[in-house]
Amino acid sequence: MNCPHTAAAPADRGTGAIVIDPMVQDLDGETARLRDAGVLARIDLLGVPAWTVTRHAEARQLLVDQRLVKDIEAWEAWRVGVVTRAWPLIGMIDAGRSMFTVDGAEHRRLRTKTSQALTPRRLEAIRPAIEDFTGELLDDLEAGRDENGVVDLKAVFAQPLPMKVVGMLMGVDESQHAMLTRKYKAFFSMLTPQDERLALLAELDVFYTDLVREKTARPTDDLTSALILAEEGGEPLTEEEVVGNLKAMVAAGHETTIGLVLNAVRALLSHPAQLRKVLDGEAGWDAVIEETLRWDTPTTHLLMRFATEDIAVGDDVIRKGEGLVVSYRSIGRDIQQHGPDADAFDITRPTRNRHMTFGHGPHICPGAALSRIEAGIALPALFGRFPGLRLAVPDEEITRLPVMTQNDMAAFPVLLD
Ligand code: STR
Repeated sequence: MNCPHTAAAPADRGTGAIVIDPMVQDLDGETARLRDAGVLARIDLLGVPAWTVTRHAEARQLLVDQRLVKDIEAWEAWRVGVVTRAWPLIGMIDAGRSMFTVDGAEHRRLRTKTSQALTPRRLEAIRPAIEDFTGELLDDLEAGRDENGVVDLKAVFAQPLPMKVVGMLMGVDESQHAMLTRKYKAFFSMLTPQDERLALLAELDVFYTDLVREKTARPTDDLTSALILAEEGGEPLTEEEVVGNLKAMVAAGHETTIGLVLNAVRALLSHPAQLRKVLDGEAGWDAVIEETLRWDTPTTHLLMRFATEDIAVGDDVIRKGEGLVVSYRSIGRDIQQHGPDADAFDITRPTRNRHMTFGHGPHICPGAALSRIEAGIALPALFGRFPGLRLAVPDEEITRLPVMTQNDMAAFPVLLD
């Protein structure tokens, strides 16, 4: 298989497909190229062809289209062995049986308890704990400054907060958080050799399976235990299904919220007039959060759905057996949806709440309310404690990690005064 990790620059390899750059050297350029390529674009993911949908309206339709499924067995390239476990992105798709990989009635069975546990009302109960975590991490920021007063907002604040929250929710002990953070960082990075990625996924499976067995023996007050216990008169989830859901919750809960918090801070620091508005109470933090979700989506591309029949979209046809990616970053910049200034960050934009960053349809992000609560606590607390917060390096020097699907910064060095 052709996996050109070393390609210096993304280029059309003669297939007409837009090559998604594993090194993420020009994310804004790539986002615009995809959006401007049409409703659907052909892309190349490390040598594997797929379609992507890059427009809001059509994505909204496709996300409720039952002819598209998540089951990897519906992917022709997988069935014939063109795509194997040697492909670096396989872990984004072949992630075990869970609410992330199953559709229809079975999907509802797998998902219901999780989505019920994550309603805004139920989540109010953990707000005080999130506030406490935030306070502790703000202390860590102050204590973590080097001799020049610089501290990495990612490593010390934005990364540990969502891990603490999802860890508490799922019953994962604090002593394991650093291990999980390290493994997910390696999982998402395209610099990690594939044999290492497969090994760490296997280690994570062992870890989560052990955790589920322990919770089966001694259930506690967490969502993992709740997932194990059968509904009154209902079918319990299998161990594999509980493990799958737990994996999905920890991976999604921690990785995406890091992006939301950091991207919001970055957007505000590079748009000081808008930051002023928020600090003066002329605009709300909810506006910052929604506009950040639209403008700088934590998830760049969501892999993948497969066509069980030919599906016509505009002038193109997704053939039976082909794969479809949803390119949320381009969708957030859709001019039809958000106007000709879609590339501008503007917290007063009338359409800021009309983004689709959490998806749409049956698989819509079950953690959306949780991430909004986390960011809604973290951002005002951060700027409240450190109103003079600023970047310690020019914005152009903030580099992205080589992660193809997530919008992931390497570090975010700040000064607190
Ligand atoms: C990572 C690996 C794993 O063990 C389980 C999952 C399932 C959920 C996935 C997660 C993955 C990767 C990041 C995803 C998340 C759901 C939401 C999150 C795709 C494949 C997003 O980025 C939106």
